[in-house]
Amino acid sequence: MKLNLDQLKDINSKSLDLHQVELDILSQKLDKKGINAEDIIKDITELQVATPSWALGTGATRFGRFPGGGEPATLEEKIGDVGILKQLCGQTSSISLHIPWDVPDNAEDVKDLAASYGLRFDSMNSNTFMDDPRGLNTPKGLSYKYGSMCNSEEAIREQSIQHNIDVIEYGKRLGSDSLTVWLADGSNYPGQANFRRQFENVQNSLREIYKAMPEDWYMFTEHKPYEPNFYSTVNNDWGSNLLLAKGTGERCLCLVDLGHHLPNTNIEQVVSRVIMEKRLAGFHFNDSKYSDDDLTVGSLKPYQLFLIFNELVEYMKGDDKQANELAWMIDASHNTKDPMEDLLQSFDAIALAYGQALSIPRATLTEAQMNNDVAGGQEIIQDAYRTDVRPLVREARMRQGAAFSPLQAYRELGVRKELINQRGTRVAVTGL
Ligand SMILES: [Mn+2]
Repeated sequence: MKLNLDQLKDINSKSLDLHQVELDILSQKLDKKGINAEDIIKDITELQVATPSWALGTGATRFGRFPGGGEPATLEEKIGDVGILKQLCGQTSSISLHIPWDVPDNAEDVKDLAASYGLRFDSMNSNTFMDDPRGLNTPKGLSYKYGSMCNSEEAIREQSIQHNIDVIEYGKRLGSDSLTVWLADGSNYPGQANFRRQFENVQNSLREIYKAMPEDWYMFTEHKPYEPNFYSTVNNDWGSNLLLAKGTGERCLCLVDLGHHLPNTNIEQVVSRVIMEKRLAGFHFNDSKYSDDDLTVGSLKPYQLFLIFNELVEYMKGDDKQANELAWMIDASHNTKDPMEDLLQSFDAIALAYGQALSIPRATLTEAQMNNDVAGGQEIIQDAYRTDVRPLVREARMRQGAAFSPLQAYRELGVRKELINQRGTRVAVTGL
């Protein structure tokens, strides 16, 4: 399904008068701080965030799943949904696949279909945290029940390496250039496993996978302190993640998922440290109240999101660059919302936090810090956070032919209704 661009323009036109007034006032305000609104609009346009294939369907908790209608059942339909999101918000131009669910039957056809929507393939995600019933991630038929790369059995470690190499092969055919490895490995009880042995097994396995990657590919590893293992995880925090990355190779980088931290962790400081070591892969955006809740980006802690972007903007506008482009992705799960609506809200929150961080006068902030002006530094940061940059985000979208208000347009155009007409109310979405 592709949206009718004339209809989208019609919907936008209703909001234009007031928008222009708001944009002019904001531009003048920013100008007084020495910030050019045009530069921010350009930067917002260029920030493209990948959509993961698993976020297009209703998510679940262990207490059940309540699917809505018209959800994508095939890889082709998932690509179509990302195409719609791109038309509505202009902020996503790639899809991240998760094997075993998104194995392409014919990679060339799938690539062509994605290109017809202006999409490419982002990082490929492997899965060794469960046994696929079809055996698609267990080429030797062995179980990951007691871990994958950390496993005490060599054959299981070899199997998990082989699965990751298979995922790289799918990715090569689709034009991807990175592999994301998230490990569930760890232990549930003291005495179950040896911390050091598990870590060394994972390290050695990652080195084997790294050797199989093309030379222009990157490997991303993602830490998580708990779940599904609750006593220990092998890659439990950013320090362990950095050790693994450094022990694996130059093109192994650390991914930060906003839900993968212990309560009250200063995530923006973690970001700063990883950047300092030139190992930041990018982000998995979501939000949380308690743990890995995978809620809509910016729905609970928008200030934290802004502070993270403050660190990122400092890096992106600085001259001490890493070799890689940062990889941005939403990694959320929608249990009670229409997944497409949730994603549109998430893209919006990311653009707003980025726009606010871009409106910080950096030289003035540095001056306050150098002079130990504590209250002054806080004022500068909070003034930017309290600046309503929505006119800039809307302008960035409309210049790309996208919607003034993506969520409102999605509803007015009756997108979900049309998808239900096409796909039915009962569809089996695949993926995690
Ligand atoms: Mn993640």
